[in-house]
Amino acid sequence: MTTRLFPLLGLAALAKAATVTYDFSIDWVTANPDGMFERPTIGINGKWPLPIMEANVGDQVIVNAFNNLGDQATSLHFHGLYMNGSTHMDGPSQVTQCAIYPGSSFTYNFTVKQPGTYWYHSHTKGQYPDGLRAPFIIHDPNNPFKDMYDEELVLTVSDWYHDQMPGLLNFFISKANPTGAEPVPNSALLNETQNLTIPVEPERTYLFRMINMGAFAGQYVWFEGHNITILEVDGIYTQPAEADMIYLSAAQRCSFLLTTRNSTTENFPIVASMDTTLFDQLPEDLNYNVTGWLVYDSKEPLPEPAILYEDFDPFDDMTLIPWDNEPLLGEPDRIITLDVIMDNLGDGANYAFFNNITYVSPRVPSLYTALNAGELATDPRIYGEYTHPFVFEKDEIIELVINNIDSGRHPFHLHGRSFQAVWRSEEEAGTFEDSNVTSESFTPIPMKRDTIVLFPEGNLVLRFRADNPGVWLFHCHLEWHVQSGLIATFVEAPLELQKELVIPKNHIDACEAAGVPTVGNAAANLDYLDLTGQNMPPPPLPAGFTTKGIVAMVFSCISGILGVAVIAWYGFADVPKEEPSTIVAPGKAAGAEGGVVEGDGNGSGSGDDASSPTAQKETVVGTISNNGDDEITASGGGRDRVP
Ligand SMILES: [Cu+2]
Repeated sequence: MTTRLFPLLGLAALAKAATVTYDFSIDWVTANPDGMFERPTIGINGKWPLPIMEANVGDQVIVNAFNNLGDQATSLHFHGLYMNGSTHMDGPSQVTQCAIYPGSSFTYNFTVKQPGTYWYHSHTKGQYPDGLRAPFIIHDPNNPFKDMYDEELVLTVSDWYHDQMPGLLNFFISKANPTGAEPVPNSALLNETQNLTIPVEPERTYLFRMINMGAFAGQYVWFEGHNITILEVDGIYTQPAEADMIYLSAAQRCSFLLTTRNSTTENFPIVASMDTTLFDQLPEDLNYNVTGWLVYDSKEPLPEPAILYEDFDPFDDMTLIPWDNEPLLGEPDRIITLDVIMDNLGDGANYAFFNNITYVSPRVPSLYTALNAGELATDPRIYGEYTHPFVFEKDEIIELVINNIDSGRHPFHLHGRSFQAVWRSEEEAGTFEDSNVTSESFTPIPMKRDTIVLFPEGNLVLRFRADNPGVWLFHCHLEWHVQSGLIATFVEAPLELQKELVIPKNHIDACEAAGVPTVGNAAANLDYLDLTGQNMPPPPLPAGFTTKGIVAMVFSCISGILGVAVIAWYGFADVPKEEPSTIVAPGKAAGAEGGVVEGDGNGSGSGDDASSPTAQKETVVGTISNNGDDEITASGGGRDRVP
C-alpha cells in the first residue's frame, strides 16, 4: 500500500501577489507505478511523480523549463488557464511556440487570474502519457466555500501504459492498425500509484481536488459509504451538488467535499473504474479498476470494494449550475459545425477528422504566422488548410456544434477559455441538425467547463465569447486522437495580438535550436497566400479497390467457393453408420445425441463463414495487416469499432 498524498502548501494564507518560480529539468527516470513493469518515465528534477504546481490568484508564475531528455523534444501546457494576454505561454508546439529541443531552455511566464484545479502536461507529440503530467492548483483567498472544509487533498486518476508513446503511436497510426484501435492501458492509477491509502479523521470535511491526467480512459469514481458534494468543475465554481459517483474524462477536473463518518472502526474503498467502452478489446489480464482507501484506523483491514457496478450511473455534469449564474450567451454571431469522423487515408492508417480535415502541424507555429502577416492575419488561408483554422473577431459570440459520426466518446477541450455547454444529446441521437432542437431548449444558465464529453453518435452545442485574443486549439483530449488529427485552430483577434504581443527572445532561440522557421505562412512562405510546400496528410484512399485488394478478394472468393464445394461433397457422401457412444467423450453420455448433431453443425458452419461477406472483408484486412510490422503486441488488431 502507498500513502502518496500530494500535500498542498496552502499558499492562500498569503494575500499579496507574489512571483512563484519553478526550475524544471525535464529528464528520464525509471518508474513502476503499478508494480508490474519498470520503464523509462519522464520526470522533473530526477523525480516522478512530478511536483504539484501551486499559486494564488494574482500571482506571477515563472517556469524555467530545461529539456534534459536527450532524445525527445517537449513543451508544457497549463491546462485550463485562459492565458489572457499570454497566448504565447500556452504550450502546444507548432501552435504558440516551437517544441523545446533536447539541450534547450524555454521560459513560461504568466499571471494566474483564475482559481481552481488545473494541471500541466506536455503538448508535444503525444508525450504526456509517458509521465509528463501533474496537478496545478490555484488557491483563492476569496473562495466562496472556504469555510465549508477543514483540509484540501489532491487526488489524481490516470491510466498507465507499459510501452512508451513513440512506439505505441507508430503502431496506432499505421496500416497495421487500419481500424484505428487505440492501445489499451495496462493499469489505472490513483495519485500515480496503486493501493493508495488516505488517512482521514472522523467528522471532518475534506475538499478533494480530483484530476484525470490519463491519456485515454475516462474513469468512474466513487467512495464507498460516502457521498460527495461537487463545488467546482474545470476551475468553474458551481452551486453545491450532491453525487454518489462521478465520471471524469481525460483532462477533466472536479472538486468536491467529502465529510467523514463519526466512527473510526472501518476503512472504506475508493474505486476508480476505467470506462471500457472506449477499449476496442479487453485484455484478459487487465484490471480496469484501481482501489484506494479512506483509512480511519490503520490497524483495521482494507476491504475489497463491495460494490462493482455493471451499469454505471454517474452524476450528469450538464445539470450543474455555475456559481456566478451567468445566463446563456445571446444569439451567436457565428455558428461552426464540426463533424467527428474516423477514416483511412492512402497510407492505410486510420485518422480522425473534423469535417473533411485531419490536422497536420504547420511549418511555422500558427501564432508566429498571425504576428507576422500584417493585415493578412485575418485571412484563414495563411494558416494552412490542415491546421483547420477559423479566425474570430474580438467579442464575437461563437456557437460550436459538434456532431459525433463516430461510435466512441470524445472529450473535447478548448484552450484559452471555458465555454457554456448549452446542449448535449443522448447517445445515438444523430446530428444536431437532425435532432430538431432549437435554442429554446438550451440551458438558460448553462454549465461551464473547459473539457466536455461528446457521446457516441450524439451531438453537442457550446457557446463562448471571443474575448481572449490568441491562437487556441480545440481538440479531443484522447491523446491518440490528438495525434490522429482531431484538432481545429481558433485564431482570435489577430490584429490586436500584433499590437500587444512581443515574443521573448528565448522563445525564438528555441526555434533556432530546433531549426523551425518563425516567419511566413503555414508553409513558411513570405508570400502569405502561397501555401506551396505546406505540410499535408497522406492522400485519400484511391477510389474503388487497390490491386492488392482485388487479388485478396479473388483469393477470398476462390477459397469461399472451395469451402462450399467441400461441404457439398461431404454432405452428399454416404454417412458411415456409427454408434453415438464412440464419438461422445467420457462423462458426457447424457447428451450423447446432441453431441453428434452439434459436431456436424459446426463443420458446415465454418464452411458458411468462409463464403460470407464478413469473412471476405476480414481476409482483405488480414492481407493488409500482414504487410505491416507487428512489433507492438500490446494492442493487437482490435475489432472494427463501427458496429
Ligand atoms: Cu477523441
